[in-house]
Amino acid sequence: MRWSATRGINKSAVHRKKITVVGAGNVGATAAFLAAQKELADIVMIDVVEGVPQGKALDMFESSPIQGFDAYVHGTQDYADTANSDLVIITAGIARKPGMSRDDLLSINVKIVSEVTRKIVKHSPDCIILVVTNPLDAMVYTALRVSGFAKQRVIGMAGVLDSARMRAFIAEELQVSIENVGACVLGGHGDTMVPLPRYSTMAGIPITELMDAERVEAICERTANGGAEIVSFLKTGSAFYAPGASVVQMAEAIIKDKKRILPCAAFLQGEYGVDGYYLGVPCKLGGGGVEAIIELDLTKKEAAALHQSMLAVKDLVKTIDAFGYF
Ligand code: TXD
Repeated sequence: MRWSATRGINKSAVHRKKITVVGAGNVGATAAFLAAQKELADIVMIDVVEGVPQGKALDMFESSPIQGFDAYVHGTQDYADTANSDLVIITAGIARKPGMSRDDLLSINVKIVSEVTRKIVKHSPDCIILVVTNPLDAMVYTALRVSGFAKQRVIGMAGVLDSARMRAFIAEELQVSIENVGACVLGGHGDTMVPLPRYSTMAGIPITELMDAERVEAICERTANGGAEIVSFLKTGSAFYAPGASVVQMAEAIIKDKKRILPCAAFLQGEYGVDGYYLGVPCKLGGGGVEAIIELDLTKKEAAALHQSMLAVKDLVKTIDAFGYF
């Protein structure tokens, strides 16, 4: 028989969505692989280290016949390849090394996220940006300022991860399916995050009615220290399977316009009494990005904890504003 199609992937004939993942490290590569397996889009991975995104992308693409997904995965150093992405996930950055201060990390990652955002926006002016790089609430603020995008289209990933951790711990404690467990964590992505047991449930029942205060407190504390717990095992890196899965859940909500209610780092202008900072709050996430912010009723104690969390984010933002990049 005769087959008239061009050899290989005929890119001009592909009408899939496009996701770019910046940073082909642990979180970036995990997210790219999961997104491809879910057939959310064709994926472009870009990194400054030559060969790494190319090698990982090709390896993922070669798994597609086994995993049974139709998505092209491409690795590159060239931002032209990212053109017209629907969604861009930024994981590029460095992690803190011994002897480095928090400000050192901040000043390096602000530079990286600024530079990456500038290039992304040039080639994909209509995209939605999901930021993963730490310190999260300050990096997503950087991407907002540099991109000039509407706040709905620049979103940070943290709450999905933090609440997934809390859900896992609750399910383990109650010995029930994770499918029956919901959890709610607000605030900045750091020591000051605010797990909300009153809004965390098993089959709709608040966990505060299912376990004693001590067990609830232990779960909240383990959640807030979730990242550090993984680092203490890995020593040389931080978590990436759950973070990768978390950002892909957000990507899916956006790409499929699911209008899911998910905790996101969103730019607040008056909500929760916060003005001009990113903070983790429940959002409706769909094709337009953050389409609504849900304002929960908080007790005095919860509101005070959220305020503390906002002050920590404010501190970081003050520091990067003082760098004078934007
Ligand atoms: O909940 C959350 N938001 C987080 C955040 C959960 C987990 C990880 N979190 C943060 O994401 C973490 O503290 C880091 O700041 C980022 C990425 O974490 P990852 O574990 O993936 O780090 P890696 O493996 O070091 O990967 C970073 C990659 C690496 O391949 C670098 O070469 C690349 O980023 N990099 C760049 N790519 C493109 N462009 C530039 N300028 C660049 N600089 C570094």
